[in-house]
Amino acid sequence: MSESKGKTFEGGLSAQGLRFALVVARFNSFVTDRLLAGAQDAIARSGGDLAQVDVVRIPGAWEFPVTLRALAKTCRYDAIVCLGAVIRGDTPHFDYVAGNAASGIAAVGNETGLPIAFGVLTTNTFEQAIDRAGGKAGNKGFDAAMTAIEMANLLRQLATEVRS
Ligand code: INI
Repeated sequence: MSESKGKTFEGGLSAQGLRFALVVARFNSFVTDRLLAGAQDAIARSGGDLAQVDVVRIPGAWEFPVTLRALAKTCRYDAIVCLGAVIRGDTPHFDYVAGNAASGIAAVGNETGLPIAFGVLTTNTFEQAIDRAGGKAGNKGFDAAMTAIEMANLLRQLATEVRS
């Protein structure tokens, strides 16, 4: 049995007073529009003000990293949510697009310290993507927005409450 004498920090799930950017890829928009609706639903249900939530549309998942870097520089947002769908085709193209998106998104988050939630589907089929965009496997846009809310609250808490 371990007994901790330290504090526990955990981000809350209220979006009140938080500002978000939702970056949405137009490629596979049938899927990404549903991810966007899920993310907006999560923020609204969590007490957020959708007037404080900017939507940034980009051509495809390849464009996430450069867009995120520009948004991070504005210092306007508490967190950003990436919403995209990269679906495997017959060529290796998928690997380049999905790989650059994933590693680039992670790099911007790590470099800037801004919470960036990964709501980018990488699937073998269109059906798998639909299942995860409001179908039988839930809505990963909703889930990513909830993660963004929690992380924005956690980082605020750590910045204000942790004393050495
Ligand atoms: N972009 C996606 O978001 N999803 C995909 O499945 C996809 N495929 O398969 O090609 C895709 N390609 C476009 C890419 O993201 C760029 O927008 C394009 O290469 C221009 O830079």
